Amino acid sequence: MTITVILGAQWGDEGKGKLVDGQCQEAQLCARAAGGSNAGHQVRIMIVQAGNGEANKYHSMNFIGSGVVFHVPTFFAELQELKEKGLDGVHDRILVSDRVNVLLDMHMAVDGLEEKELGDEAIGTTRRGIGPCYQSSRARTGIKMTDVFYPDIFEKKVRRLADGYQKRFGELFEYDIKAELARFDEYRVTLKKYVVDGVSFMRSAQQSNTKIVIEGANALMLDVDYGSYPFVTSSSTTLAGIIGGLTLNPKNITEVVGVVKAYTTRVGSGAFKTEDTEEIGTKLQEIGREWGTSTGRRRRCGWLDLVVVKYSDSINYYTSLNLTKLDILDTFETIKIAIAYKIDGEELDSYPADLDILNRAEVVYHEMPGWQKPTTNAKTYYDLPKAARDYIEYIEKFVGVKIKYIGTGPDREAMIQRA
Ligand code: 2SA
Ligand code: GDP
Ligand code: MG
Repeated sequence: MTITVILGAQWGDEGKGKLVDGQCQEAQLCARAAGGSNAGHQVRIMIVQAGNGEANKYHSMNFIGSGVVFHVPTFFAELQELKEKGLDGVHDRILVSDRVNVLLDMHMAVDGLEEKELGDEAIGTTRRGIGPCYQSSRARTGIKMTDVFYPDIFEKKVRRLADGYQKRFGELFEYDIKAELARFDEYRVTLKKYVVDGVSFMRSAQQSNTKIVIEGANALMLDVDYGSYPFVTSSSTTLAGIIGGLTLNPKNITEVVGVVKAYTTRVGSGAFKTEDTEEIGTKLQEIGREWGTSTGRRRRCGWLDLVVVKYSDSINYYTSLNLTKLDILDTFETIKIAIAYKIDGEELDSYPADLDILNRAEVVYHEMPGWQKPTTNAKTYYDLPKAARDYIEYIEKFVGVKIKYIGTGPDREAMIQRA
């Protein structure tokens, strides 16, 4: 019995998908613990695969855990999309916990209104309603999946939420409650076969499966407690969030892989110490094709920040790292890495919670020569140019965690695995 947890170690879009894709092929169960429908999760990965005519390779069960905020129309739309792409038995291979928080269209409307309210200080959310849905959940006024199956209770809760938003936003809050309730009259029937007792399911899954793969949503620096608050998502994206969202026995976890992009990117607002808005950033963005898969937004880019990666390891305790997109650095003459933040000449211990300190801190860079050779065709570690290996070894030494997987191109095959 093994559980592999795959987590983004920076601000997301590190390329977790490819590792998840590889790992899921031998897995009996692929699961998601928290977050919403904003990211490239399991289902999305399968879409990619199905497009390559390899749809039937996947035999795993998929499970959406209790920590997730679940938008029913998106769930059905994605299943439909997968079916159209030719994936076998999609409807029989996915289950949803009865404890997920139901994300309603009104949460999406409120996401937009809250962003507007913030003006210059907007978070830059995906506007998928994730923040508002977690707010409802924590305020104890949210709707759980089990409520959906009791029409009167469901309606009462939906109305209470809508009334609250109406009071807060007045006529700005546009929401067709009748249409929503009518849609759920249908969902009440169609959802039934997918919903299981999430706790019992995970308990028996851990007794009977030999391999479980879990993909974290977002990434450590977007975690609601430890990320670059308040410019974060509203869920727990840490290892703790994975354990909580899926009720894992921590003793069953065999691998926690931190996925680290060979440089840094970020979508949305908030501090980003190594951001480069000029030549380097533009070059990384172009070569790395750094724009969002689901929202199409351009990602801010800059050099690798090891202060961030090390901080991320202090929280998630990675057993290994997957360095991705090394090939994007192939043409750079010199490569810089952030190795410390300094304030008034003094090095900070770690990534600071204090935003004033963070803003004033100066970044200390280590500079290394680029390799200026293609890395994409390297089959083994020693096929990589020496300077590229030096870059990799510098990172693993600094963070203190082995880089076990190295991504050298977008294709599935472009991944070196070290013993
Ligand atoms: P939200 O919508 O409330 O969770 O947004 C809060 C912050 O989290 C950031 N965020 C993301 N950053 C990178 N990738 C994300 N997922 C998609 C992807 C993004 C896309 O995997 O490509 O398609 O654009 C993601 N989701 C949320 C967001 O920018 C806010 O800073
Ligand atoms: P995720 O959200 O962490 O799964 O990452 P995204 O899918 O949003 O973004 C990663 C992008 O980089 C995808 O388009 C991948 O196909 C691509 N990618 C992943 N690994 C590599 C790599 O090693 N090299 C290159 N060039 N592209 C990669
Ligand atoms: Mg992504």
